[in-house]
Amino acid sequence: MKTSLTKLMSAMGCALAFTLLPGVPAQAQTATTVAPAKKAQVVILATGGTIAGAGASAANSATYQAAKVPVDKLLASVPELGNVANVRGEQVFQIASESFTNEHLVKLAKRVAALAKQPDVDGIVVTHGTDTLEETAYFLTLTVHTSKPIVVVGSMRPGTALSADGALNLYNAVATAAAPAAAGKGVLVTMNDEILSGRDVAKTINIRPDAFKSPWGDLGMVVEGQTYWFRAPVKRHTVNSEFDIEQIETLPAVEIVYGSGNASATAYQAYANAGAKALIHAGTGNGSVSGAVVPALRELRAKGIQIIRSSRVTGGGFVIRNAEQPDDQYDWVVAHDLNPQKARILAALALTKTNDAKSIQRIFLEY
Ligand code: DAS
Repeated sequence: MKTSLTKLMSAMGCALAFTLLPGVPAQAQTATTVAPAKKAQVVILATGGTIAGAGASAANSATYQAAKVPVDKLLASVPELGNVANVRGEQVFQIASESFTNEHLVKLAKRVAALAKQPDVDGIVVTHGTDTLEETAYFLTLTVHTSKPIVVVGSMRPGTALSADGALNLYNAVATAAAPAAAGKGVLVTMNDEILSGRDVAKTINIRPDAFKSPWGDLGMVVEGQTYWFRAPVKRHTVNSEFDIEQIETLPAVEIVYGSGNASATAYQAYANAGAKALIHAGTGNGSVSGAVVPALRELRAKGIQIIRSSRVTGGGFVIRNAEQPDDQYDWVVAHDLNPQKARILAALALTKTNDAKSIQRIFLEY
């Protein structure tokens, strides 16, 4: 029997975190009389980054060392976490995320998947550097088969800086990981009070707290420990994904080459010679390819290397198949709305399943 308060809060998309007292008519119970619900059990996996960074002075908001503060100190610095969940921490790595390799991705995802299977774990938070946070969030949403909330979070300023953003970002991440309404929405990212989809989010500014954006908009917001939802992802993720980290040990090499008007084929050929199985072209405009480069890409495709057209233009739109290049004729793939770094993640996973360009194109349209 739902009380009016429960109905109101569930309509707002935030579950009422109380249970009704037995023996007292539901109508007579309000938020002040019902017993507080059991607190969610949230595990925080720390990997490093600015959120674990430290600067020489409070004025150093951009000059600091990342990956210095251990997870226990991180948790101790935000005692309010205990108001929204029962939390415990694990130090998985302590690195700046510009060095987050495929091996780091696989190891982290396996740990997340193992924890998600535990009945005493209700949600998981991953603290992470912001430079490649978007790749990790996408990789987790593609490979971890759970509906439990998984939230990736970082910060743009170290905890030692004036107006540091890490503490509130972490508090928001834990509150979201503890929120029943966050379940089933794929991996999430909480930055700057916003809840973003791990699939769509990208770091769009390199030194401001409002750095993380999705071209398709936020999913919601976190305000004072409460989540508010306004949309949900439509692309395949987590339990609906054909990729499962429990069946993945390594990832094929996929490299990105940045397009320009004066581009040459050298970088593409060098990566292919070094063993790349797919090349992501970060093209100009709608994934366009310089005329000086097309013949080399066609040769590489003929040798079995996948050619995937993404765009250096980010912030909205998507590469349209057969628009700027005859993709059907060349047997190339378009990355749709994925930026080059996200396309690299999906291409690597797709290659664990198939080396057929048409199958890979289906995957790029579904995830
Ligand atoms: N070097 C950056 C990283 O670890 C710092 C940060 O923004 O987190 O991603």
